[in-house]
Amino acid sequence: MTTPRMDAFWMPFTANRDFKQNPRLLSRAEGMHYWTPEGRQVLDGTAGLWCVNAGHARPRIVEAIARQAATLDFAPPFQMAHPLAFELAERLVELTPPGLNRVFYTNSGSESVETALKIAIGYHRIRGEAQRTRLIGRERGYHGVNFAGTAVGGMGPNRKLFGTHMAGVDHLRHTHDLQRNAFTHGQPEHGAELADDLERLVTLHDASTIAAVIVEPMAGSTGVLLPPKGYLQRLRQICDKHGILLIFDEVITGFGRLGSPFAAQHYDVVPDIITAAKGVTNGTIPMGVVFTKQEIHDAFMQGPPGIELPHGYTYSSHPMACAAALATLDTYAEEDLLTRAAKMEAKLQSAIHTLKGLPNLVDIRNTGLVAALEFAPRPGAAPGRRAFEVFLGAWNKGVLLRAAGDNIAISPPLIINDSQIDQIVSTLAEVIPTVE
Ligand code: PXG
Repeated sequence: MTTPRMDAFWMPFTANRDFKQNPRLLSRAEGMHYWTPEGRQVLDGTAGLWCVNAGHARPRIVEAIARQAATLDFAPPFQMAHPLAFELAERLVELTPPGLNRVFYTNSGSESVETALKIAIGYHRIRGEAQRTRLIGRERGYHGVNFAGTAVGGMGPNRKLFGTHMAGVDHLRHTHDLQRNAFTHGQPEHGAELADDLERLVTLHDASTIAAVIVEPMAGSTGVLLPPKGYLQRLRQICDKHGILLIFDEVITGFGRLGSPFAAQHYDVVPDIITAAKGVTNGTIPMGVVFTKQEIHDAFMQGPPGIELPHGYTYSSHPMACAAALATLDTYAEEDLLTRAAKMEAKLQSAIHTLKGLPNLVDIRNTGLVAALEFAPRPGAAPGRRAFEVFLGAWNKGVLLRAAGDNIAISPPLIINDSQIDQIVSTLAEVIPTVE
């Protein structure tokens, strides 16, 4: 296969000039593996991009998509519908915590976030609290790339080009604390009190101006930051005290990553709204989902008949995405994949923590089927160089990982076995000492 011309495609979240000098292409995938156009096999240590939870090219899902494309390729979602959209919603709410039983469809995590934030603001307005428009995110949070998601997001480099549209938001402090929590196995002990930062923001802005708090229960893109024990419970209590909606952004944690269908169940904290995407279709067809408590939905279903929520996308509940999602849920159920990460956690934990002591490694974190290694930044170099070089080294040795700032994130498909975990860890053990 010849390398394609690469000028026209402006690549997302990519060092374009660097990539086009040294492209890394994938042309086929099956199960736990990718293959490059040259035929090199690569172990998928990232479930694509945190989305291919059941592994690649699962026959049930492939067939469902093909069948749906030939049967009903598209149906308008406004004032019209198709049966699979209803069937899927009923199936999805069997997986969510009790009460979160209403489903709004989008096409991505970013759109789920925008939708959730609009629903939160609209909900307060409908109930006569129109002044509750402020949105609270968290430092180091990632909520996609649309305007509101960028605003509540807490990763500086993602925000700095777009500053003037960031009004009306504020941020909790992040919970990452290497001094107290480095090399913890599982959930860190220290930092529940950081949830009290919400009280500080309530004092500053007044609760009557705050619509919602949005956090990732476990922050993924920023380098796998687990919530300290008790933190999410405390955040829930403070939100309740002040009438603030709590949104869990579960785009990464949803669909089994931590060992429960959602992190809400894993941490036993029920938010008012959950945003999801990625794993809902096993990454095959773009789809996002917003789950709301029934009372939030019902608040909109009042007043004179008419369109209750002026919001939605041409491709909300796309038939191919619904078909892919139904087949994905079947696959997850048949193989108990949404709880498999809980069973595999001990193996990943014991394997990954053997890397402690390798050069420049300042932390190892893990939960369910996700782990991260954090490297000290190389003095005088741009942030993230060491992690990026570890990513490149692993890629050259046939393992796909993800570099996120100074971190390497590992989030394999939930079908991974023990020897594949060993392959990831032994590859890292070889590569890390070669990176200065
Ligand atoms: N919220 C969260 C918590 C996410 O992780 C989004 C929203 C946005 O989803 P879409 O589908 O619009 O991309 C995400 C996406 C990484 C990485 O390197 C993570 C994401 C996307 C790209 C890279 O960890 N998560």
